[in-house]
Amino acid sequence: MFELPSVLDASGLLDKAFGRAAKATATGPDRMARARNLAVARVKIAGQAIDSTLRGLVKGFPSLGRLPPFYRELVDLLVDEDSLKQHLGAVDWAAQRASAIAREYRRRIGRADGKAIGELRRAAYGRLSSLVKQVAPDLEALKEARRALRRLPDIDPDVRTIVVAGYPNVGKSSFVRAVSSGRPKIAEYPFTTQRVSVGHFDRGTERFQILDTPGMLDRPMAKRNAMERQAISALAHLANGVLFVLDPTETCGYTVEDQRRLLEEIRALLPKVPFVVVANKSDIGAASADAIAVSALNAEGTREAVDALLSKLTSRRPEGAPRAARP
Ligand SMILES: Nc1nc2c(ncn2[C@@H]2O[C@H](COP(=O)(O)OP(=O)(O)OP(=O)(O)O)[C@@H](O)[C@H]2O)c(=O)[nH]1
Ligand SMILES: [Mg+2]
Repeated sequence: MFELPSVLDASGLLDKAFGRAAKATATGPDRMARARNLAVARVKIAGQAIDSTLRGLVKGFPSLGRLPPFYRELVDLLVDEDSLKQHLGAVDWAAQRASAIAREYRRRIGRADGKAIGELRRAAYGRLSSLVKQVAPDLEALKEARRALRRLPDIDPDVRTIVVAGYPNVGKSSFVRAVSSGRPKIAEYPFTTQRVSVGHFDRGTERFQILDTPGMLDRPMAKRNAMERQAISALAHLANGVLFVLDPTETCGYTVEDQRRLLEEIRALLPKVPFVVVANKSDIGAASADAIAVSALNAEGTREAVDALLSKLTSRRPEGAPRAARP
């Protein structure tokens, strides 16, 4: 979703900087001058490579404060913004230090003779190395943040959106696969889905988004983990309609009673949003009252369930929802 700069680790960055520096060439009237100019060129190139790489990294990180509300919440759940700022600050500082160190040693080498030239060049490399190693943990953290940000789903706020929700292991991801282009992972254990993902499908000329969400348990909001809160956040910010998946067979490992309590909680949370409840795994189990029997596994009844929900959708976007700008 974002264009994010790739993040080198400390040793990768040093390899790049010193590798470039090693290709430097120099001219001069005599051997001493050539050696001096070469050492100056190497230090300059190494310093510049470190400076520009680190600066590019800081510039390339998106400003999280400008994201639309849904993304802001998701980012809050995925990365700690305060520490991200600190890491970016540390890297920015290191970029400036690299230039300052290179400047200082170029000046000193310019006045040096004989053995001192090589010694100063090595000393400059040593200072640059320890500078970069000093921010190694910051680079590591930025790498991690980048990984998290890249996994954000690419959601178009102008396209009507169905959010698929329910207990873990009930077949939400299987449902999304059955009815859309989405290809979330399916497995026979709970908590397979760990982040919101998006699929698309068409009806006539209109395109719709369908979001797969991590499973939620029926428990107080304060006890919910970051994974469950992603699901709540998607529901609260993006749902034009909710497709709630029940598993009346209880092969998911949870009782229908618990699942229905979650359903009622989410209904109460979104009083104006239309719901359709499906009773999944109809190929192996009993039906459930007020729910459309489907088998996500065999794609039986799934299209009809989606159409039932679409027929309840009215406005193009949830009432009062802001027109979010795409990040
Ligand atoms: N028999 C049968 N099994 C199904 C059906 N739908 C899903 N399953 C199985 O149920 C298990 C869970 O399916 P998922 O689609 O991963 O369930 P989920 O709700 O996305 O699970 P989490 O991501 O962990 O919350 C898998 O073993 C699926 O093969 C169905 O209609 N019939
Ligand atoms: Mg899933």
